[in-house]
Amino acid sequence: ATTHALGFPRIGARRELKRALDAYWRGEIDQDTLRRTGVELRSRHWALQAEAGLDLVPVGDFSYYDHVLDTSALLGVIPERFGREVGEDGIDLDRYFRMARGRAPRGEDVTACEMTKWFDTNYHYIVPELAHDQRFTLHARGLEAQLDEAHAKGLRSKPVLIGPLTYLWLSKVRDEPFDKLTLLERLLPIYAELLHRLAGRGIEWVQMDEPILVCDLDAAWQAAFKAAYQQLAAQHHPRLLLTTYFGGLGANLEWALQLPVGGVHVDLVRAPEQLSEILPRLTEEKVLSAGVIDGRNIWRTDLEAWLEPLGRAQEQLGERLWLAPSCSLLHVPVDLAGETRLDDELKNWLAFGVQKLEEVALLGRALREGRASIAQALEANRAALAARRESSRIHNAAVQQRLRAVSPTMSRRASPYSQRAPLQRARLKLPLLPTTTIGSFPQTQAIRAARRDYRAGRLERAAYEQRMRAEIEHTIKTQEALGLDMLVHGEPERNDMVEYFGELLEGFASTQQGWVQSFGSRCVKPPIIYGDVRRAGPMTVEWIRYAQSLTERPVKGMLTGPVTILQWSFVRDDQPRAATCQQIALALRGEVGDLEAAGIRAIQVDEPALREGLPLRGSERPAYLDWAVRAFRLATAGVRDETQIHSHMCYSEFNDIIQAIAELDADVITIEAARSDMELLAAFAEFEYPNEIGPGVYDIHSPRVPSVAEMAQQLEKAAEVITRQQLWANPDCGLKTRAWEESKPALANMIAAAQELRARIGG
Ligand code: THG
Ligand code: ZN
Repeated sequence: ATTHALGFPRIGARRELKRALDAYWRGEIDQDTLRRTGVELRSRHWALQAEAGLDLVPVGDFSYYDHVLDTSALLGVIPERFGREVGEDGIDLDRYFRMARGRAPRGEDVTACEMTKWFDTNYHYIVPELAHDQRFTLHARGLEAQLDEAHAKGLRSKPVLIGPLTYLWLSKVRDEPFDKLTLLERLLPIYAELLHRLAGRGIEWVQMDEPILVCDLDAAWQAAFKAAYQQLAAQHHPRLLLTTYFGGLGANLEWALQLPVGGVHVDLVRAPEQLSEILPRLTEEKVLSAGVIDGRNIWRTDLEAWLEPLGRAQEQLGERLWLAPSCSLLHVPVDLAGETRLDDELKNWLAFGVQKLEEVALLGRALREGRASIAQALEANRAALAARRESSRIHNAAVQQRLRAVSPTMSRRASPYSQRAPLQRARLKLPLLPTTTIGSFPQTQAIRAARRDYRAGRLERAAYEQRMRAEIEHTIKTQEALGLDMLVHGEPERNDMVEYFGELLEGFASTQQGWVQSFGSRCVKPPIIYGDVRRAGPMTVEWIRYAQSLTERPVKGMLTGPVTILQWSFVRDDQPRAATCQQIALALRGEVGDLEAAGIRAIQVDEPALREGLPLRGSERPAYLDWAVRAFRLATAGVRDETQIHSHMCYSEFNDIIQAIAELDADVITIEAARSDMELLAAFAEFEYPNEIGPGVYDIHSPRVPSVAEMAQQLEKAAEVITRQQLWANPDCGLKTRAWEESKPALANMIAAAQELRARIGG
């Protein structure tokens, strides 16, 4: 069997690319130095794949920022505000970075392109902008230079492209709405030209990523697929590996297998049933690339379990069976070898990027030379899996017992919102249009240094806690001076909102170097949920209690919700996600109860990842929303009527899940709306959303300080569509990435805007 990977993480085992990018953007290194880092990382990652014994290496999976943005550069899709001219070589790096970030070391600042989530992952891509009269031009020098690099190393290269249909699907249209598919006839000649050039270089295979084949496609998209691939097939060029991942082909399977391509790659981890559906339908000329190693999670693969089905496939397909991870390894950390503090037992259950390459190679060898050829590795694999299954660390009887005791009433507040609201109003004594913030305040260098020193043992616990208390006191005093109505403690003690809880909850493990790219140079370190989840003790209560002790005004307790903790962690694969989510919810319910008992009058449980967890297929969405909503409610519904539950959401479109948002039954929800110019609120208005809403009145992602008039206007717009009793005033997300110098004037203006509007509509 031919073995290959669809893509490898580009950030580097030590985040070398992140460091180089940040240094370049700060003006500390020049472009040549940045490019040398790129060359070095590509070379190292190809070497890892070749040394593991894989037959083909992907070329074009590397990116300085994002592979969708690279595709836009390749196809000449550059919005006019970034300059019209595009030379033979394509756009230079500074223009490329300006599209992604709005700024670059050279050139003027511009409005950056939008960024959104890549399918159901936590990776964000730069959204291509298409005009109705869009022209496409080929700029393949960058890709060709990388092919030269691989060629010089004697590697068999497999260029990786985002296919034309998926590219259009991921794009947004500019100005007037129009049917994106009308652009296909202009786009296809560019792909054909590129394939022709690749053929000229002796390329045998091109990986054509069309992951939208695992989504629901209507008749127009299906027809477009058929026409497009017919047209591409009419010419002589490299064979195309039509590549799908993140799910099964489902209803698209029958016709997708008929497309005139050289082969298909399917995700057999998310949709194993595809193997037996495909085998009888695969025509003689096609290869099947079986994605059998999980590219979305970090568990060791059960190699033994794959040998039988793959053996059967090989009997039928012979050399036409290929092996690969299910998707690009972009979504897992680079190398388990970087983890020196994980205990050996747990470590033995895991496989990161490098280990997954080895797993692919092992299966390939077993198919070629028989299972005896990997007998030792198989034995080690079997032992590791058995140890994991039987480990006492996974199962916790107390958790299981508590789960059995969960009843439906636990997911319901005692009274409906209409009865809770007056009780809360009486207790909280808030004005009309209350002002608040989302939770985090600027994470200064000093705060980060204190956390780092404490972790490294350079700062005593007592001294660290003293530092954090001082920070909280400063934050509370600042909010009082500004005149905010509902305060927060500012979260100085937290790194990432999920990592923080992962470090405190039982059943979770943390890594040292397990970084995964989120966007650009930004990475996250998802915790690993390996066992039953239990709260060992209060996680946030002391900090919040201290903050509340400093002021008469209500301070919000601040927690990350069960769905978001689940979504932004690597999860167990030995029980359904819903079950793990429910365990997290139960643990959080305990924390919510402790906060309430400590006298905290409002508790915010953030769910920014609720939308991102939505299955790609419409048919699977109701079940997901059902358990996700129930988990949130299980975490929050145990409080008394007069305790106000808040939630916060960002990073997504909410229109299609508004029903579920309402079912969360949070008393107040704050949402990102500033960038969409309150458009979002229309959906809430139309739906007649019953509870309170704080539509973000300014965009915290920009350093700009909006004026009083601007924010008053935003609030006024909001007040047109929702009742004034429902309306809160707040920024659209946490202030962690901003500086105090920007945050203070912005909040002062926001409060002034709320006062102005109160005076106007209050009577
Ligand atoms: N936490 C997690 N996932 C997320 C977000 C988050 N996914 C969506 C969204 N927010 C992504 N946004 C970010 C924003 C900032 C950073 C990462 C993702 C970030 N990361 C630091 C970096 O790469 O420099 C990590 C620094 C550190 O923790 O030491 O700034 O908020 N889980
Ligand atoms: Zn947010």
